[in-house]
Amino acid sequence: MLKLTTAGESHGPALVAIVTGLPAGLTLDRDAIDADLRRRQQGYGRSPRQQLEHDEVEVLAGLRHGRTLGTPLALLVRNRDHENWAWGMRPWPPEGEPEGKGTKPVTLPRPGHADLAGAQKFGLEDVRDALERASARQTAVAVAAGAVAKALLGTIGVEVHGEASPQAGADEAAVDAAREDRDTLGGVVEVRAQGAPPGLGSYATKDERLDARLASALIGIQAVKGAEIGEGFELAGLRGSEAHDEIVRDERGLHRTTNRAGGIEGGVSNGEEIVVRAAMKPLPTLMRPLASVDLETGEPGEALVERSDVSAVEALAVVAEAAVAFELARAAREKFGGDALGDFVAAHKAYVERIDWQPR
Ligand code: EPS
Repeated sequence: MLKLTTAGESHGPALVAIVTGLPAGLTLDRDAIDADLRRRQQGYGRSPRQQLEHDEVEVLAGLRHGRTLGTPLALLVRNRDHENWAWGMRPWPPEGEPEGKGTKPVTLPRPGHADLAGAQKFGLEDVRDALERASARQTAVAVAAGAVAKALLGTIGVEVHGEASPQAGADEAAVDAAREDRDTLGGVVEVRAQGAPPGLGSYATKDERLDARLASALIGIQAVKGAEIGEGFELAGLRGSEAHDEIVRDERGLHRTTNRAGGIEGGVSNGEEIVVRAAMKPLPTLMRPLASVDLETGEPGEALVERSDVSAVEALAVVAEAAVAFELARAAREKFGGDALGDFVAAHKAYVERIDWQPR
C-alpha cells in the first residue's frame, strides 16, 4: 500500500522522502513537482529563509526516464541554508573547527513549539536537537510526495487544490501589523478534491474511515490544531432535516443536491466534491518572546528568538493539499489495487461503470 516516510532536519544537509506502493508506469513531471515546491515557498509573511532556499526535487531511486518502476521512490530536497549552518548541523562530529564556531546550545524553549516536550521526552540538553526536526521545513519534501500522489490521482480524473480560506486567512495588512508588533499569525486553509468516486475509505474501523484519515493527515502538519470535514462544526447547530444532502438521480448517476458532508458520509467518499479545512495556530517563534525557563539554570527567561515566518498560511494551503492528495491516493490505491498503472486505471473504470457514476 502507498506509504510515505520522511527524514531530515531544518538546517541539515537535505530532506528525504521514500514513497512505497506506487504502481509501475506512472509518468512523473519534474516541473510539476518543482512548481508545487515553489508554491509552498511563496505567500506574504514568509521568513527570509525562503530567499535562501530554491527548493527542487532530486529523484534518487524508483524512477527511470520519468516513469515509476513500482519500486520505492526516493526523493530529496536540499537545504541550501545548511551551508550557513554546517558548523552546527553536521551529521558527524566536526574536526579542526575554527575557534568559536560551535552552536550555542538552545536552553530557552518556545511556548507553542515542540521544544520543551521534545527535550523532556528525549532527554536532550540542547533544545536544537528537538526543534530541527519539529520544524515545518520538513513539509517541503512532503509536498514533493504530494505532487507524486496528485500525478497518480490524475490518472483517474481526481484533482486536488488547496487555498487559504478568505474568511480566516491572514491578509497582507494583518501580516504587516503583526510584523510591526513582532508577533505572528495563524489562519484557515481549505482543500477541495474533485472527481473522487464514491467508495474511497470504509465505515468499519477508524483506520479505514476516510474522514478520520484526512483529519489525521491535516492535524499531522506542523502548527495545525483543528480539522473540519465539510460543514463540520456548523452541522452541530443544525437540525437533521437541514444538515443532510438529499439524493437525486441525474444524467451522471446518483448525486446530491447539496454538499454539507464535504463529500464523505460514514467514513466513505460519496462522489461529491471532498471539502476539508485545517486551522493553523499562530507560529510560536516570536520576535517579542513569551516567558520561558532556562533548562540549564532553572531561572526564568525569555524564549528563544530565531528567524521565522510571521505567517505561513499560504504555505499551509499547499502542504495541506499535498497531505490530502497523499491520503486520497492511498485510499484509491487500496480500492483499485494495481501493481501496474494500467490495472489501477482499468479497475477504476470498471468500478465507476458498475455504479453508474460520473463526476460533476
Ligand atoms: C520553522 C522556522 C523557520 C521557517 C521554517 C519553519 O526556519 P528558519 O529559522 O530557518 O527560517 O523558515 O520553514 C522553512 C524553512 C520552510 O522551508 O518552510 C519552524 O520552526 O517550524
